[in-house]
Formats: sequence, C-alpha cells, structure tokens
Amino acid sequence: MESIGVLMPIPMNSYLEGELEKRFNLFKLWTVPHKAQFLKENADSVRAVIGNSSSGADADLIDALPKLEIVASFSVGIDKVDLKKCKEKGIRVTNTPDVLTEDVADLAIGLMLAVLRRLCESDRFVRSGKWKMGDYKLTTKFTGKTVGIIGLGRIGQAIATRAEAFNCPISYHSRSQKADVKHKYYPTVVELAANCDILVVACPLTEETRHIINREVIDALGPKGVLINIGRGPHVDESELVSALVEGRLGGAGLDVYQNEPEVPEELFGLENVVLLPHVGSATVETRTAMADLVIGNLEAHFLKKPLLTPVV
Ligand code: 8YV
Repeated sequence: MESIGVLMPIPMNSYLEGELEKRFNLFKLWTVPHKAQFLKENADSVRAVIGNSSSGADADLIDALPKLEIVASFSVGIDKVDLKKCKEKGIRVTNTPDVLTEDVADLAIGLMLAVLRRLCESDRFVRSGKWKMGDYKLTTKFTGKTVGIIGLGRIGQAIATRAEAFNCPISYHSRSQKADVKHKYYPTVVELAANCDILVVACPLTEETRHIINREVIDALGPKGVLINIGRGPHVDESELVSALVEGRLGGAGLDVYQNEPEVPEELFGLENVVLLPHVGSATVETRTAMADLVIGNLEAHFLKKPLLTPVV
C-alpha cells in the first residue's frame, strides 16, 4: 500500500502520522509552502483524506481530488465532511465512534463538577495565595441536580449513566422519543431547558442542530442553570451565550468547544462561573491511540476491499 497517496491537511496526532507513514504515501499538507499548487500537482495520487473536527473534506477539496475514494475522519463528528457530495461521488466516509464515548462522557461530568463546585476558581484561589488572606466562597451541590441531555446517542447515554450515579434525575430531547429509555422526554429543547438544572449538548452538528442553544433556550435555563457543551461550537449561538453570562441571565457554563476554535470570546475570560477547555473531550493517550488505530483499520479494510469497520457513507 506504500504507493497509495493519503492526504492529511493539518497535524492531528503523531502516533496516527507515524502509523500512516509506515503503510502509505502520506502527504502532510501543513508542511508544504504552496498548498494549492501542491494539491494541483499531486491531485491524481491522493486516494484518501484524513479528516477531524476542524478539517474535513468540503466540496472544493473533493472536486480537487479526482481519485479520492475515502475520507477517514479522526473524529466521531463528521460535520466537516460534505456527506452529500461523498454519496453522489461514491466516496466512502468513516469516523471513530465508541472508542471515545467514555472520555467525552467523563469530561462532561468533569465540567459539571468544575462549574458547580468552582474547581478551577478554587485552584486559582490557592495558587494566588488568596487563601491565606481570606475564606473561600461556598459553591453549588452537584449530586441530585436535574440533568437535561440534548441527543441521547452513545455519548448522551454514557453521560446519563454517569450522572445517575450522582443521583441526578435525567431528562432528554432528541428528534424522537426513544422507546427503550426510561428518562423523561421533552419534545422541545426549550421545555427541556426549563425543566433542568444542567443542560448538556451531546448531539451531532447538523443543519437542524446549528444554534440549537439560542436566546429562548438560554432564558429557559435561567440564572441558576448551567450549560455544558461537549458537542460542537456552532450548536450554540455564542454571542447570545456570552451576553447571557455577562449579564447574569445564565448561571454558568462549561465549554469544551467554540464557534471559531481556537478563538474563544475574551468576555468569558474574567467570569468565574465559566470553565473553558480547549476541545479535549477525546484527548487522552488511550483514546487518541484507539481512534488512530480505527482510522488505519478503516483505510486498510478499504484498500484491501474488505468491509469498513465504522462506515458512515
Ligand atoms: C477531536 C472530536 O477533537 O470526535 C470528535 O468529533 O471532536 C474529537 O474527538 C478531534 O477530531 C481530534 O483531532
């Protein structure tokens, strides 16, 4: 397979790069000075593209690569891949489900605890020496809070299981009610938000879920409510979120993702009721290695004409 051209547009993971280099002819686009010219010159050699949460395969890239057969995404979310175009052109698409579910769900719970118990603020309090000068503030109890989850797929379910261990009643919203689920279902996000303490975004980003967190939802969640986003930045109307937090109309937020990563609205930097993470939901050595192995497994399966391990298209 050494002659098969695989395009990686941006750096993602050094283990993945190494494993790809062992097996394929890997083009690391970010190392090339004139990207457009390089793509033109090598277009006929590229048979696979590696995507992730910030770089996928849009219509322009797909059109520029006439020999493209597969887009293997180093992510479960495939919102950066033009799926319609891939289907039309017979280009296969794979992602990395399951292997990252636990890490992302763990992180969602971590964010809930961090926001409610003010873990980051408390850490800063100790490091700055302020503890010696005064007492700490009381925080908010997590156990027993009502957790509302948008999207009860693999990750949403894993969050529910973990939150139940904290005696949190679970409710959810998804496109339709799930027959085999005991949690309370709300047909709209506004109703879910109005009836929970902590609202978690755990659904895929699609045209229907873009800005699923808007002003109405934020107002329904209210000044004691907390928003946790481990999905995608564009799920949230970010300027509405920022103004609600600044004006105290929302109780707090734990964010792992943003509209325009790695840009984060600076207005949030001074707010102690907000915990900001740099999109690290799946960022453990164990999980990123498993994700990389899945990308490699899918590519090998494809080029050996075997069934794909985790096909999307
Ligand atoms: C990663 C993710 O951030 O799986 C996803 O959808 O957002 C993440 O696991 C990313 O794709 C790693 O480069």
